[in-house]
Amino acid sequence: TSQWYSPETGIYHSKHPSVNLPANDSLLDVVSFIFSHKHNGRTALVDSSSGYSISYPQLFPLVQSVASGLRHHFGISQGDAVLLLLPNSIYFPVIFLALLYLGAIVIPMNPLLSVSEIKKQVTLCKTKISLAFTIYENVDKLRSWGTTPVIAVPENLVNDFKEGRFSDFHKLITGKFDLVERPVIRQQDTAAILNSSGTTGASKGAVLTHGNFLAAVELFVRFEASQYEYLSSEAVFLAVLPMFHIYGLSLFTLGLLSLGASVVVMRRFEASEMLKVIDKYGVTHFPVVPPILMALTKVAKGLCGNSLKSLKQVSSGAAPANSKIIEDFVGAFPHVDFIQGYGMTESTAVGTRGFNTKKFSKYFSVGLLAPNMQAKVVDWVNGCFLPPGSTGELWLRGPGTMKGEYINNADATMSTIDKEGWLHTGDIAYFDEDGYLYIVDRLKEVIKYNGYQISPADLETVLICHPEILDVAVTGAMDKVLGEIPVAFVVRRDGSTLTEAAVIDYIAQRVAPYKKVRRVVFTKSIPKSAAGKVLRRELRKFLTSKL
Ligand code: 4UU
Repeated sequence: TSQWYSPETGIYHSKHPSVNLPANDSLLDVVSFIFSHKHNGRTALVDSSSGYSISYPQLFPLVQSVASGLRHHFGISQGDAVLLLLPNSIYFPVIFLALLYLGAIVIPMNPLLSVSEIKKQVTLCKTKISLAFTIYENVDKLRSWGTTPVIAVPENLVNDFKEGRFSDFHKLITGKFDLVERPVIRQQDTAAILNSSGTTGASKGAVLTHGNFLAAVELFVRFEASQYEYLSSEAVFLAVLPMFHIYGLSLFTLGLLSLGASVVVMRRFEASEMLKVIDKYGVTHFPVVPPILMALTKVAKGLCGNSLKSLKQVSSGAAPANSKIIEDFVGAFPHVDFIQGYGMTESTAVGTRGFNTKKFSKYFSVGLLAPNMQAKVVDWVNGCFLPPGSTGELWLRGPGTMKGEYINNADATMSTIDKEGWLHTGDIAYFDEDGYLYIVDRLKEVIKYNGYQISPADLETVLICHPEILDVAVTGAMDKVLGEIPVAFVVRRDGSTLTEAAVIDYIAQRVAPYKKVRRVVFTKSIPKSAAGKVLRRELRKFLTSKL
């Protein structure tokens, strides 16, 4: 292990050869970087249901034109903050790249968030929003709370384009605008702000730079492509995972486009549709979250003939996949390479990736540290760093980890990134003797529902406003299909007859559907530490003992 683990410093180094990244002070933004690579003339993005597509030769001119339209008609320029509240679409990457091209700051969010959730996240950024892109259903909601211009983006590309309500968008996509002059954008300039619940408390905005995204493109995506022959520009990826989340954002809007691979875009996950799409487009690579892995295994049983034969690699991440799920999948798809990847919003998705071959497979591991990345495994009680085989909190450091901060939240920044630049992941993990990482548990509070983050504190803030709720704590309960589901422990006021259904309904009306509390436990008090911190582990233990 001497090459990659140093017992003196406790630092794990990547086992991969390091990748030359452009110097940090060089004037290089991620858009120029992506388009500096050679692209073939193939399809870049295709809409799975309509077949509408954008080819590589069309892509860059389209990005430039949309950027110019945004400048001329909406006055967007460097440093302006723009909301992207969109489901997957072939236009998502175009809009994202156009905004980065202008040096604007993109704030992507789940389009299903409630208005008050969106408002809260925006307030937290303390930035004036210059423009918002969203689905038609959200337009009035967004307009009602601000003067921000809102552009409606069609979901159904065949029918919606004909309608007047998408005229702004239509103009942007089809217009011929005088090309704008680009501002100077440096690697250290902010490219995007993404919500994350971090290790504790309410969700916050992780500030990611052009340099961070450039690292994601090189270390997460392009490096892997250089290792696998079949991950060449011939690859056809299925994009079901949301582009507003760091996993999909770094892969589908940036990394894969730099490779010249084709991306088949699905608006939402639907099992039978997914099968049709894989066969129709000859999908070779499919990044998934564990629930999709289970869905694939389930449908495999009913398959006949040549279905799903095009698949070469399935990679799972964003939440733990247990060994049974993995074994079932690998058994059902012997011709497919299965790997896991691990990353975080705060590391711009750069972390570890499996490097399995038919000869050498460590399915249960999340893989090897990406090139140029370092890690430590730290005993969270006494602060000692730990060697391979020992379990502790995982720390990460490298070009993918956010340098800056959580926006306007110095406390959260300080407890997450230390003075030496280590990102304290809040995950409990160990490296084996071969340098493969295993995620064992989570120290932080976040609930992972279907790969999405839910911050317990965000739900508690909503619930405590209920007049009959005296105290409340939220935690995750294991769920076989969805990973975890939010459960609320509620202390009612004296004399209250509040029911479980009423609590569930109360929160459901105020948060995005995926964040709904699924179960309620009424209790006399919430277990807290002497300092008043909720003892979530106690709550989780209680739930486990009940199952
Ligand atoms: C157990 O989920 C993500 C990023 C996912 C990602 C990135 C690169 C997956 C594959 C890949 O190659 O980001 P966040 O910020 O939403 O959530 C981060 C948290 C981690 O701290 C960890 O708790 O999500 C959990 N997590 C995982 N847990 C992420 N990947 C895994 C995994 N196994 N494979």
